[in-house]
Amino acid sequence: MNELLDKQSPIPIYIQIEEQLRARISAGEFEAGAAIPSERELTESFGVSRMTLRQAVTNLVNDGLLYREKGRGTFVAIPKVEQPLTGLTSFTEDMKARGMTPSNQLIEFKEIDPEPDVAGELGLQSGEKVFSFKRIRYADDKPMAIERTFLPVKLFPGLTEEALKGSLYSIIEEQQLRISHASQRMEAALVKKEDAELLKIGMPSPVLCIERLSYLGNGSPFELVRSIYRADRYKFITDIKR
Ligand code: 16G
Repeated sequence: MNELLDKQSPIPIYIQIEEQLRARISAGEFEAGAAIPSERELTESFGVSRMTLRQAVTNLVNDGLLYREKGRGTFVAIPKVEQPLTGLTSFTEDMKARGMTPSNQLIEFKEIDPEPDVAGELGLQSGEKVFSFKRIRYADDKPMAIERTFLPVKLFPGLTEEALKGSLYSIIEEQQLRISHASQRMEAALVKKEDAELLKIGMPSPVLCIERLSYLGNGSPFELVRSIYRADRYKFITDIKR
């Protein structure tokens, strides 16, 4: 057993390991985003069983200091993105403002008759179609969120898959439309299996679900977006007044 672990102590060994790893992380021995040594290396260096080591690592994952990526290993958590809830900004703008490089993966794009709830939110008459598309949003090549977007076809008749490789809000503003305001609802949930795979997070992981209904300057709703954000990468912040 590693010389820093004390078998006689009333503190369980896995907690002692947890404390040692915590100290090594805060001392910068493992960099943010970098993998910690493999389970085999750690069990050998601590001289403990896999089960004891896993308990320590799981506590650090639950505390948000480490995160696991399926099939890749365990990494030191990167500080969460602090996203203000006050401005109506796009994902692309938000990531660029933080010096990160945004990118998208469009995994679905179709023109459909909307479900009644979607048509209702977007104020569409029967027979009016929507573009429905799903994008995985990345910052510095790491998945951050999944967005399912509904746009009335009548507002964006020429929209193509190609255009959605970039920023949707830029496309809209290039059409001389003014994005004005939005209403948002947010709730916590546990990630679904297919989304966990896209976001490269384990099961069960918490996520933040946001629904945004956004309006143009003339008062018409132009997008309904249902997003799933990684709770380990996002912190939503807001200033409040009394
Ligand atoms: C944000 C918005 C989303 C909008 C997207 C446009 C939330 C919850 N969602 O992700 O509604 O469609 O930005 O981003 O904030 P883009 O211009 O980079 O495509």
